[in-house]
Amino acid sequence: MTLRRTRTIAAVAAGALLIGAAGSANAATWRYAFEEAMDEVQGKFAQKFKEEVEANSDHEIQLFPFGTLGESADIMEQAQAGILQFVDQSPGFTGALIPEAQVFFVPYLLPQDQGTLNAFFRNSKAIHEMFPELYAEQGLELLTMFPEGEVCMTTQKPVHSPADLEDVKFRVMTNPLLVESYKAFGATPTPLPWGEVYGALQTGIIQGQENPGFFLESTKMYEVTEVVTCIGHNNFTTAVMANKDFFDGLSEEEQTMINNAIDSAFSYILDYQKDLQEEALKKIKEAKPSMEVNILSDDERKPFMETADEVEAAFVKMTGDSGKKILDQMKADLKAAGQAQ
Ligand code: 6CS
Repeated sequence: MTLRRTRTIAAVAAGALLIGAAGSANAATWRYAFEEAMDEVQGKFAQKFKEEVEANSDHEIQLFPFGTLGESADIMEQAQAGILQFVDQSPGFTGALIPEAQVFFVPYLLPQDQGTLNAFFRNSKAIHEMFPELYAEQGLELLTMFPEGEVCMTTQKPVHSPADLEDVKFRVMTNPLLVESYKAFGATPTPLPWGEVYGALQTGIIQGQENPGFFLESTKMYEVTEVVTCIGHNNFTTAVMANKDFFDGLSEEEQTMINNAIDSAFSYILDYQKDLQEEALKKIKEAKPSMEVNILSDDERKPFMETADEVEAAFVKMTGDSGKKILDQMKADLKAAGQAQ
């Protein structure tokens, strides 16, 4: 081999190395924490997001399921501080930071019909145009909100009316409106972080809690309670955010890549949940045949439904004009979603 040819090969190799180095210098590892296990709904969403980001960029997503970095409030703090680039936190916890997010706890506001619900989350102006501004004030880029299934109660004794919740210490997520809502339902609401719920039920500190079907099953709530009661009062909502400084610092192409990954994960997670609630309730009965599962009739639901106005008024009192605007927009969005069915 001539000296000239050797030099040419060396130059090409160095160039290739440089290109490679430039590529890997841009590649980053982004951290994403969520409030559930890898195989629960938030984990499935996060895995799909990771898959999309990694297929369409040089970046890597490192996933942190519940418990690896603390409670929901901890991962939110870490995301605001920029230690995490992405976080999934449900309005049930964000209500303390962004009071308007508590709108998701006005009972019977969200519909039970899956098609209407999905259309609402896909197209809602409140979610896509109004909430992002409120999250931005807290240093967060709101990327999406999605439903996780109908919320049902688990208790020690059957619940057929608000009177059955009297003297029941009932765990709720840590937001004041949920406290108002369970007070109106007749219970004694007890806000607790998720990590304390199983133990508190086991030791009798609380006698009830609420969650969507898949979560009641996967977290084995049936081991420490005796009855599941569904009254159709709510669907669990969650939200995925990025640290705003991090997101604003990305190129337009990268922001688009992230938004596309979120869109894919959003469609995937709605589809994933098609029969999830029904299957979960079935699995609970299989795991513990003595577990009573009661889907309350329209008549039985009535007194629970009658609390909606009172809780809505409490929401408006807590959040003023800003909350009222969100609530009105949500109602308009829900109407539009229903009409589109
Ligand atoms: O009840 C809770 O606190 C939890 N529930 C669900 C469905 N997801 C995460 C949250 O921490």
